Amino acid sequence: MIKKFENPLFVTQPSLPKYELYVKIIKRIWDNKWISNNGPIHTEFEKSLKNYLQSNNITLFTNGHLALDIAIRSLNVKGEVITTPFTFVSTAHAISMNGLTPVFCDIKTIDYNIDEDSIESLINEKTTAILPVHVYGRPCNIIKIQELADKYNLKVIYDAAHAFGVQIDGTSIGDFGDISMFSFHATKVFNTIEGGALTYKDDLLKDKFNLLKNFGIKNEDEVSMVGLNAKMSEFQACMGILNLDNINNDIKKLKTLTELYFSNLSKIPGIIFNEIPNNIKYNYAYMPIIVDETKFSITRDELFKRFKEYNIFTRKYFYPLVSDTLAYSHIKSNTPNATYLSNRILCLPIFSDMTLKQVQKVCDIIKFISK
Ligand code: T4K
Repeated sequence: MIKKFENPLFVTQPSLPKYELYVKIIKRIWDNKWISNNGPIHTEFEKSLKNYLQSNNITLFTNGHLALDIAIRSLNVKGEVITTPFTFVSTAHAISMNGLTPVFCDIKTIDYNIDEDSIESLINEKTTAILPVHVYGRPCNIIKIQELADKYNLKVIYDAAHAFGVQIDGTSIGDFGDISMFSFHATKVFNTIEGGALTYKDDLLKDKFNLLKNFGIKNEDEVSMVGLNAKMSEFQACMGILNLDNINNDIKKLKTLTELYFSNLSKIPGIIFNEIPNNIKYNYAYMPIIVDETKFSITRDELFKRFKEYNIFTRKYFYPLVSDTLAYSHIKSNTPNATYLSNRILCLPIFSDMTLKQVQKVCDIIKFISK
């Protein structure tokens, strides 16, 4: 019998800088008497982040969701947008809140991303954009998706909420498509408390984003468009500056934890996980497994419950499928792979302060349950 964890072990835990460092940096806010609306720390953080992500252009936002909403708004997307149902509801909500219809495309079992070969049959005269998600930070087939976009003259907006710091063959993941959105929520590999950013190719979008995130206000006399309030505060930027100093170290720790998970789980029949392709510089932000109940002793839902007895709080990211929620019950879709995965996926705890001992114990518990 294995003892339960003394304290709850959650699927994730935010990375926090040293308390003293945060107290020290926010002193600047008191000195400046400037707490929001494009302050000096915001400007400094935006520059550092642009450098880290090696992006041509970057704009900060108060959270990832509003960043995505504004990305869609900025490109004048109309009609239908092809996306995945295997995502956080934010993706489809950002489409719907812009008066557009999400069209749900099936995904691939190999990487849980939109199936590029299933997109074309969903394109019609109403389609104006594709909004794929790099699920768990694993890159979509960016080449095929761009080929389709070019063929049908569609915009491509990537939901890269999970993909901070990821590179494909040395190129930043934010360099693909027209715009990419990153989330800096507390539960993400890199956090600014709440926060988000857009990276994009077209330099002209910078002014538009700055207007859209600040009520469309151009100057004291002019409001040039309808906008939102989606500005990042100085407190968020302070957290960003400090967490950026730690990010490489955090990702290194997450990689070591992932490797320990992989080496243990590969020996358990019915527990499936996907290795990271060699050309991908990954961020190791999530530890998803598929529980194949035909080979494992119990189902995903039973394992999820058993974990709780051990004080382990895993998450079923992403169950239910967005297309199965009441909010989207009016949209018909046929996504068998997404349904299969959504019923079997389980994200195990992983965060930079997690110890190897904790990972080993989670694995030992799975092994124990599997007998
Ligand atoms: N697109 C995609 C694909 C996304 O995944 C998301 C967000 C977005 C867009 C939108 O980006 P943001 O607007 O959020 O920047 C969480 C997050 O709230 C959400 O940001 C995230 N995706 C989603 C995948 O996960 P929940 O409902 O699972 O969060 P919650 O509060 O249950 O947190 C999960 C666990 O994390 C808790 O059990 C404990 C731990 N936790 C959480 C927080 C907030 C902590 O230890 N400390 C904390 O401060 O949605």
